[in-house]
Amino acid sequence: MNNEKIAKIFREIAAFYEMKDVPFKPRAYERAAEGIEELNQDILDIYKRGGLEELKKEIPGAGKNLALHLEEFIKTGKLKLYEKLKKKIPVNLEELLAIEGIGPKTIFSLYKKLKIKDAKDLEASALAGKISKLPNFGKQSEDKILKSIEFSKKNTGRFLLGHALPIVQKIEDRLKKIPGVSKVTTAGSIRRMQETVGDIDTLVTARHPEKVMEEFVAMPEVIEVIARGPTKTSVRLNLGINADIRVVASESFGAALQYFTGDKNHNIELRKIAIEKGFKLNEYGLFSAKNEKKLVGKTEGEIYKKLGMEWMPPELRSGSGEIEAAQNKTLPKIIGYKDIKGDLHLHSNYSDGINSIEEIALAGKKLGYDYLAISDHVGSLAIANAMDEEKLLKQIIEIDKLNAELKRKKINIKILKSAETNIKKDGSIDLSEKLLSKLDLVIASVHSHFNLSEEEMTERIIKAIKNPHVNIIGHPTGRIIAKRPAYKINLEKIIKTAKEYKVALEINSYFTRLDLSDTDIKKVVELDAKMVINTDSHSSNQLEMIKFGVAEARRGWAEKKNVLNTWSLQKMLDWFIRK
Ligand code: DGT
Ligand code: CA
Ligand code: CA
Ligand code: ZN
Repeated sequence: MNNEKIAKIFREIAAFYEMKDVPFKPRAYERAAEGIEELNQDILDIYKRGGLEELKKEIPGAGKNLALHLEEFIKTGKLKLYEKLKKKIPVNLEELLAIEGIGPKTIFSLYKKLKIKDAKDLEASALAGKISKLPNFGKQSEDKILKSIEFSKKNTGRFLLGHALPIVQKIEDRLKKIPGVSKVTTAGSIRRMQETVGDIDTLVTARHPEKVMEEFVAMPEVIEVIARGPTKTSVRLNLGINADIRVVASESFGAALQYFTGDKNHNIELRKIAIEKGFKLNEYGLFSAKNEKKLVGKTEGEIYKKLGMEWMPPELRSGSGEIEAAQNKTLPKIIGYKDIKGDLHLHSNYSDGINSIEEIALAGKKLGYDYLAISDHVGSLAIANAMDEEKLLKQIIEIDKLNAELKRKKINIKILKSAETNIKKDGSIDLSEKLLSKLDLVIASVHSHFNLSEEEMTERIIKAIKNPHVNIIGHPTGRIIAKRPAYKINLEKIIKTAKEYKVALEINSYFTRLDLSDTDIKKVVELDAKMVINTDSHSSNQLEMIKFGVAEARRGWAEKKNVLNTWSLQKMLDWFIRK
């Protein structure tokens, strides 16, 4: 795919310009990169269809200049501008930018002063104490850099679900087209919709296994065949992730699916129960221990039933109480992927989003939503192109107009007026009372000062919860998966206060965040407080990321009663009213 490569180049150009404080350009290249990443067609195809004009039309945020870049890249496979910038500052941006707390400016000054080019150089310099001796750095920054490197090391080798899922979909679609193939399911951590996944484990039933193996190793993404057998093959994909495929017999498909879905803890517990009951359980079926006779194996349902429990959704299978609940018939009725009635955290082109409010509303309508909320950044957050109060007022007027227009056209979706405000260091909200009271819903998020003590951070968020205008705490723990740990907070205290003050905690579905996490969600459910599942989309294509948030909620045992935006608009708004 050309798109990924050019998007990466654009992001690096943005970083190079940021190093030199060039105005506007960094944001323009970032925007174009985002636009390209979200296309569901190759830029080459767009170009072939209609040249420069078509590129400008299809890629949000791409003007003439950027379209010319794309043309050059399509024709030559390179970009002169990028080569030039890279020659001047030859640093491994991809590697260095992946380290939390390291931005283009820092990279530039570390390169100038210490000739640091990549993560290895950075670690070596930090360990040798060279960074703390630089002006503007100090011991504290040096320690922070080492901590970030340590954190990102621990997470290597795993992939974000959001990066793996599109390729899984592609593989499954291809396999389904092979004559003689009937069932195709990817098991393992992907079926359990875990935040990060180690590899792809796909199971199929097929009349001609050799044919499946042939097509599997011939996929364009395959860069290495690790092992190839008649019914099991492992390959390495260009993304860096491994994919295994197994052809299994139709009469043991359920057993294989159960076994390879895991997780390991769940399987171990299940196998123990099987043994206690005089059975033997493996990937071929459930057998009598006495005479080895096969009892069941065609579906997962029969296996769980024979073992004396209800079938349970894969997201619950983690060996943390689900088996006992399935035995006692007390499994939660977890929220479903189609239960969300509206997305409440969306950025439009009023702040750092790509699409107009109308475009977002229509995308929401397509997903079957009854309502959604536009919540652009406001206040002091300069980096996210935050709106000032005047602009927010303009947006409010536009939303009123749009709602009237949608009604006239009989398009049934209601746009709520919202904003994502910042919780300042002292817990106050950086938007005036006047404007706060004009909004239907107010999100408050921490976007700065992540390093407070647990007590200070907890008090800060609690103060925001107690602000009578605040309805939702956005991405409550601040973590970025594999990049930035959650800030220190007393989550239990925050959940209890949120419940008391009628504030909902967000499950942010953006696949790099998933914040709250599954274990946090479980705590909210136990304490019977409320949540909302939002995407924090910056373009209308991203609305579909809601599935990651719903998956996290399912993994956290959340039911519809716990998640306000599975309710009707009126019921949800009524809940927020404080007595
Ligand atoms: P991953 O790939 O690290 O994200 O996690 P999984 O859960 O996909 O693990 P993977 O790919 O190593 O194995 C797939 C499934 O196979 C796993 O969820 C459960 C099953 N499995 C693997 N090893 C064992 C084992 O030693 N004992 C049992 N009972 N099951 C296993
Ligand atoms: Ca796996
Ligand atoms: Ca595997
Ligand atoms: Zn935010």
